[in-house]
Amino acid sequence: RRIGPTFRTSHPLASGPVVQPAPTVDGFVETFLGELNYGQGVLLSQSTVNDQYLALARTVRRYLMADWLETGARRRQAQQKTVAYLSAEYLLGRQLGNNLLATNLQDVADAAMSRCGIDIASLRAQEVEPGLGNGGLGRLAACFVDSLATMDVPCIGYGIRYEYGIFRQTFEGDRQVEVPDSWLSLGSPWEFPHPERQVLVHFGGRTEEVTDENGRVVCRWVPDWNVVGMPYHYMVPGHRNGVVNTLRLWSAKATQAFDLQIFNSGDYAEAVRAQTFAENISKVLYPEDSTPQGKELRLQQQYFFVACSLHDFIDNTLPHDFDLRRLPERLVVQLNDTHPVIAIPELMRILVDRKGFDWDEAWDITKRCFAYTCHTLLPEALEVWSVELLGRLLPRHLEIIYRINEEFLEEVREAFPGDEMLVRRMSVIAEHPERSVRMAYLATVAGSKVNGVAELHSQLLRDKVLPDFSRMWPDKFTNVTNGITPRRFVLLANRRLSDLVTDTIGDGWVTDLDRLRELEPYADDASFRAAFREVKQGNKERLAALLRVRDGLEIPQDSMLDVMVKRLHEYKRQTLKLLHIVSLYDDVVSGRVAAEDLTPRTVVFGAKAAPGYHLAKEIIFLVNAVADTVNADPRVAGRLSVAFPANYNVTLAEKLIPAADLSEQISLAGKEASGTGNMKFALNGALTIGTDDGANVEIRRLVGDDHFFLFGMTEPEVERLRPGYTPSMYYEEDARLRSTIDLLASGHFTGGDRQAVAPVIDNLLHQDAFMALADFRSYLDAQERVEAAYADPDAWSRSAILNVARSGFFSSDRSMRDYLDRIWHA
Ligand code: T68
Repeated sequence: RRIGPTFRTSHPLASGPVVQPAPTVDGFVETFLGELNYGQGVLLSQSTVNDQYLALARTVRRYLMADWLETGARRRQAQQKTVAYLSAEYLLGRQLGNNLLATNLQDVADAAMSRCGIDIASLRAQEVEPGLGNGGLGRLAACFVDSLATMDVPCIGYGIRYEYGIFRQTFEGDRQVEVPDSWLSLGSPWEFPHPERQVLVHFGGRTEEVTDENGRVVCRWVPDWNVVGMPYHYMVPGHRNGVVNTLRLWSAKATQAFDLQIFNSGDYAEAVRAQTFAENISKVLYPEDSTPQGKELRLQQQYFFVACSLHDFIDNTLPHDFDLRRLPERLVVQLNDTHPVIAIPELMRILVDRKGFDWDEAWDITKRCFAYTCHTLLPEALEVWSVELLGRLLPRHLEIIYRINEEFLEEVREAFPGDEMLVRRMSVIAEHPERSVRMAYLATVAGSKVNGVAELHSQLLRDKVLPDFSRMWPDKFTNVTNGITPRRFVLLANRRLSDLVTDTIGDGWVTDLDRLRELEPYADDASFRAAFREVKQGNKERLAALLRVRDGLEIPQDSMLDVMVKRLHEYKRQTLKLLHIVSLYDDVVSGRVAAEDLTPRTVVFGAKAAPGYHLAKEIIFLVNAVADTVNADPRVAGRLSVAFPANYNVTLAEKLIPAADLSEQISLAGKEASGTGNMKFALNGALTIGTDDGANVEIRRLVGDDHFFLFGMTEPEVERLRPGYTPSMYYEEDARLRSTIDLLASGHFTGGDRQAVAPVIDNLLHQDAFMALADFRSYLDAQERVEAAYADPDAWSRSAILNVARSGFFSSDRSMRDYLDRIWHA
C-alpha cells in the first residue's frame, strides 16, 4: 500500500503559507480550547489536568509548526552540509517550558490559562521528562541540538526512542529501588510518527560472494531476521529565530504484527513472539555501567539506530540523483562516543555492496564523513565487542572491519617498520582476553577528527588513551570543551537571575553568552550584590517549597546550600563528601567544636546508581543513613542537614542548581572527562570546590583562583602516588580521618549495624581506587576556606557574580562554533 507523498506539487495550494495561530491571548485561548475540544475530545469543564496539559502542549506546538515546515523546506532547497549527530542518548528534559521560551509565548500562555481558570504551573508539572539518557553524555547531546538550532546550522539529531528511559529512582529503607520510567503512558504531545519514512534493518545470517550483472564478484549479506525502524520526529526550536530543526528517534517494530496461523491455532504467546523480540530493541535505555557487559541487545540497539539513520539520510534526505562521491560535502556524522561507531562499517557496506563503489573510493568517502568524540578516560569504559557476537549479529560488518584493520595495520607497518608490538597494540582487533573489536580504535582509524571534551581530557586522550594513534596522526586529535545551553539552564531555570542580568546589561547574553562579561563591574556595586543575593534567596525558597511537596524534605533557609549532583560513581567520590559531613558532625558530637561555631550548611545530594553497580548502591544507602541520623540529631539542628531527594533528573536540576551556593566537583584528577554540571553551577552563581580535573581546570582559569576553591592532587601527582598506594596509611596517620571513619564504621548511622557500612568502609581502607583518603585532608582544608569566605556575604556575592560574568565561555553555542571550525567545516 502506498504511504509516500501523493500531492501534486503544481497545485496552487502546494506552496501556500502554513497558518500559525495569532500570538495573542485571544488567539491562544481559542487554539487551546480547540485542542481540548477537538483534539482531546473533552469539554473544559470535564477535562483532567492531563487533558489540559496535552491541549496546551499541542497549542504551543502549533506555533512552532510553521517554522518547522519552513525550516525543512529551506534546508531541502539549500542543500548545505548537514551535521548528523549520532547519539544513543538524548536527555532532553521537559519540553513545554522550553518551547514556550523559544516562541516567546510564556506571558501569553500564562494569561490565556488564567483566563481559562487553569493554573499553568500544574500543567507544567504534569509533563514527564523524556529521560532518554543516563547523564552528562545524553544531556550534552540535548544542549548541542539546542545550540545548533539557535545558530541555524542544519543538523539532524539521530537516536533511539526508548519506550522506557532511565529508571525512576525511589528509596526503600534508604536503599535505591528502580521503577520503570513509562514516560509515554499518558501520551507524548511532542512527537510525530512518520511511517512513510520507515526503514528495514537486517540482522544475523551469513555472507556470500555472487557475480553481479557486470560480471564482478561482489559480497552479499544474507540476513536471517529483520526489524522495522519507525521514526518519530521531535521539534528542536532555536531561540526566537524562526528555526526549528529535527530530532529523529527510532522505534523498533516487527515486520509482521503476528503470525495469524499460529494465532488461529490458539498459541497466542507464540503468535506474537517475533513481534516482542523485535520491539525489545528500543524497549529500554541501558543504564550506564562503565563496565561494558557483553550485552547482545545493546549491540542490536546500536546497529538498529545507526542503520536507520544512515539509510534515512542517504535514501530519504538527499536528492534521489545525488552523486555519493560528493557525500562529504553534504554530510558530517559526529559520533557521540563509541555507541554509534558501527556506522562506519555500515556506510562502507552501503557504498560498496549496495551502491557499487570500489573499496578504496568508498573508504576515502567514509573517512571524510566521520568524526568521533570520546567522553571517558576510564579504560574499562572503552567499548569492545567480541568477534563472536559481532560476527553472529552482523557478519558482513565484521568482514568489513577486518579489511579496514588489515589495510590500517599495513599503514602502521609502513610508518613504523619493524615494530610488531606496536602493530599488535594498535590493532582494531584485540586478541585478549578474547578476540574483540575495539570500537574507539575503529572510530579513530576512520574518523577525520577525534576530540576530547575538555582541554585536560583531550591531552590525556592523546598521551594516555590513544598515544600510538596520536603519534601516527597528530593532526587528527583536537579538543572541544563541552558547553551547556544558557536557554534551559539560565533563562528557563533561573528566571530571577535572568531578569536581573537583562535589566542590567540587556538580553543579548542569551545568544551571546560572552556578553556576561559586562556584569563584571557590577560585582563591586553594593546594590547589585544585594539584588543578586535576593535572587539566590528566592531560588532557595523555591527549592525548599518544591522539596517539601516532592520529597517531604525540610531544608533550612539560612544556611549555605552545598550541592553534589551527578551519577553515582566511585571516581566522582560522593564518599569524600560523605566523609566531610561525618567529620563536621563528629566535631560537634565529640565536643571538639561548639555547634554555634559550625557554618550552617545544608548538603544536597542527587545521584542515581546503575542497577548493577553494587558499591554505588551501598554508597547511596550510606548517604541516606547518615542523612537520617544527622537530620534527627538535635545537637546539630539548624547547623548541619543533609537532603537526598530521590530521582535526580533534568527537571530537578533546573530547580536545584540556581539555588546552590557551593558546587561540589571533587572527582579524582584525571578521571572526569569534563563535567557539565560544574558549568551550570558557575553560570548560576555558585562557587566551586573542586579538583584540578576535567573542565574544572578551565573554569578556575576563567573565574580566577580567588573565586574557586581548589584542592587535591593533580593528575601527575595521582599517577606518582598510584604504585603502592596504601589508603590505610592515611587512616593511621590522620587523627581526624580516623575518628571520622571510626564513627561511620561503628554503626552509629545504621542503628548499630556495623555490617551495613562494611562494604563502603572496607573498600575505602583497603582499595580506595579513587584515592578519597589521600585527598581528605586537602578537601577539609578547602572546606574551611569555603566557610571563611562564606562568613563575608559581600565578598562571597562578589565572587559569585564574577563566576557568572566569567563563565560565558561555557555556552554550548561556543562548543558548536568550535566543532564547526575544527571538525565539521560546515
Ligand atoms: C560523561 N560521560 C563524562 N557517559 O563522564 C563527563 N557512558 O565527564 C562529560 O562531561 C560528559 O560525558 C559529556 O561529555 C557520560 O555521561 C555516559 O553517560 C555513558 C552512557 C553509556 C555508556 C557509557
